[in-house]
Amino acid sequence: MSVFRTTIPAPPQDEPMVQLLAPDGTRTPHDELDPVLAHLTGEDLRGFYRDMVMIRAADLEATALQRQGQLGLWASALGQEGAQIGIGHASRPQDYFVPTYREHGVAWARGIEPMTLLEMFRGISHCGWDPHELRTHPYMIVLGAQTPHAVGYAMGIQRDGAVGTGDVETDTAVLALFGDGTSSEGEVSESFTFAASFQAPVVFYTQNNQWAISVPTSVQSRVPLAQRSRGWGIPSVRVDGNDVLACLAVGRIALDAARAGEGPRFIEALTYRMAAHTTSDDPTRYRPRAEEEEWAAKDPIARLRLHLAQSDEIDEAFTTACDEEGHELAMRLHHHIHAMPDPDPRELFEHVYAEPHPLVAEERAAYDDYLAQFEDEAQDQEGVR
Ligand SMILES: Cc1ncc(C[n+]2csc(CCOP(=O)(O)OP(=O)(O)O)c2C)c(N)n1
Ligand SMILES: [Mg+2]
Repeated sequence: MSVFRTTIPAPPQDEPMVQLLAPDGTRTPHDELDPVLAHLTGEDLRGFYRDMVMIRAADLEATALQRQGQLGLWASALGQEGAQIGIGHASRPQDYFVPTYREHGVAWARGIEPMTLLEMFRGISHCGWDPHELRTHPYMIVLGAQTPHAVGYAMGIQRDGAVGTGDVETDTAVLALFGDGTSSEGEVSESFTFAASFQAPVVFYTQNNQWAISVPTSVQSRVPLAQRSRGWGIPSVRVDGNDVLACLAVGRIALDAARAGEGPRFIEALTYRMAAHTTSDDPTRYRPRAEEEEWAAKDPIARLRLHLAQSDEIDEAFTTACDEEGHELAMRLHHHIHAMPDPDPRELFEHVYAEPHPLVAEERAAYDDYLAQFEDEAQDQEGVR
């Protein structure tokens, strides 16, 4: 045997996955997780189902609106509803969430209106909600930039004494969200270091949706992502990200531990990005159709529907009512966005810095000249007529 060792004796990809709901809706009992979910009522479960249906309806409508030229871009969360609604409901109101750009289900669970997200992707707002009030940071597109923010915030909470006091109203945890590809960013490793060294009250939550645009997760890591943080001494788990109940349960355990002052946790939620990376992407160029079909059979919404139907918690009238409500939401989004004026492209230069900046002023002037060309062209065309 070589003197060289890894901390992981098991071969790569050999990491157990916590699952409570099988794709056919069967519920597996679990000694540690069942007590965490024992208080859930049928109404709670129906609420999770409705949440997922609503957010999928909004997501599909947003993609259509982008195709109609109404949004600049849309990053679909199709297929990730279970991972997002599960972790969203695992939190307490005072917890602080630090998202990426694909957290529409998380946003929904935190009380952010889908309309607000669409307005942001239309380019008329930078955020649109009050991060302090809704305890949810603005979306972040710069990969990994949000994880040091989350850890810094968690260390601040620690210094404010809002950790480990036993007060359920004030003890607070931070949730740092990032994707599988983002796990390769240096900021994530640095965040693990600080979180572990200071035992910060932060939970790292990766939705491993298998792809970072066209790069598969297997290229990002030689070991299952869940094993990554263990080298830092951060306890971690791989959970079925298409199982809303398992995500909720492990999320609760992790956030409770962080709030109690037991330090950071890391959750890898194994899921699948069912749509393109964004509306600018064409996944048929790089991923096999068979893989998409395999994951369609593990759909988080269908899974919960099957489970609730098996336990007589829902009937067709309920699922139809949810579908209709989703359709009404989509129509509201459609009409609202279509009725909006176009954003002024010059606003791009607002809010870059709090105070005037010579480089921004120079770039704004150059852009003004660029836009002026089109005004001249429009006048020329007027003249020809
Ligand atoms: C620092 C940085 N590098 C590159 C990009 C371009 N980019 C945007 S999304 C993306 C892939 C991210 O994949 P992952 O972390 O798995 O998240 P997912 O999009 O799958 O949710 C890349 C490379 C960026 N936004 N920021
Ligand atoms: Mg990804």
